[in-house]
Amino acid sequence: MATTTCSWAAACPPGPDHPVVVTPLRAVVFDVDGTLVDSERHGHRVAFNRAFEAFDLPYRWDETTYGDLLHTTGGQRRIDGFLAARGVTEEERAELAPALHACKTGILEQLVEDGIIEVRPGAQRLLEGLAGEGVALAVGTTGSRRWVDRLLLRMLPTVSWDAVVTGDDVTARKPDPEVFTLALGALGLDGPAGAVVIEDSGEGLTAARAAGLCCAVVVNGYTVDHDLAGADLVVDGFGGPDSPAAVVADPHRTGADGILTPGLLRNLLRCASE
Ligand code: XBP
Ligand code: MG
Repeated sequence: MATTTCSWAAACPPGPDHPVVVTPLRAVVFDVDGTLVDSERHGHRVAFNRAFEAFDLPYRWDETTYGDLLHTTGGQRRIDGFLAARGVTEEERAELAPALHACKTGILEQLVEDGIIEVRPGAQRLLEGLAGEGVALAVGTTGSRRWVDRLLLRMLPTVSWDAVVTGDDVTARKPDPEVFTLALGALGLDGPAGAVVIEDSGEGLTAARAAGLCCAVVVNGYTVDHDLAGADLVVDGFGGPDSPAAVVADPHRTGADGILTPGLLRNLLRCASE
């Protein structure tokens, strides 16, 4: 990794007047959908469509339509918003949206069990590296606990999570910061210092920033065009020794090389806490 070239280090080299204040990396909070796992296009979207079919409804979300719908976080809210836009009354939606969502969640659980939803390349390597250095690991997702717990067990069985906060635990979903402030609390942290969020979307980034957290965004096909202003780092994957990801934005000039490692996150935290 290139030596630190962030403006802080460049502008005021460490010395008696500028004591080095190194914020230890204490925790990393991972988003799930689109970040740890590639779940939306062939997981959630398919489950939503099968639920519509099971209810004999004519709706089907193609890949492009679903990309637009993703700006509404939370599956039940997404269904409700879609139905409202098609003139379904509030009264009907009050019954239909939860029923459709429960059906969708059951279908998604089966897709999880069938191994349809895959972990993004490099994510496991980063998780193991962080665990090896004693950094606390947490999940902060909008998704429903029923499938989230199952997915973490099925796809990342060796990872020991210090906290898992899901859509079931919050009153407001991303871009509201509640999921991340709850995760910090569950980790026993009294504030955002020393913690980094790994997200994939504009809504997730907004939530992390609103919680005062440093945030690295790992974009995917659905979120590469999201508004990611304010991100501390944007890459298009977790990367690996033989396959570094593209560094899309490095506003703190950390010299990131496209391979997310504990060292890179530590340096990002240092540069971002300027
Ligand atoms: C993104 C979401 C989720 C899923 C659907 O979650 O908005 O709600 O799309 O899951 P994340 P549910 O914060 O992990 O990116 O149907 O369980 O809500
Ligand atoms: Mg996400």
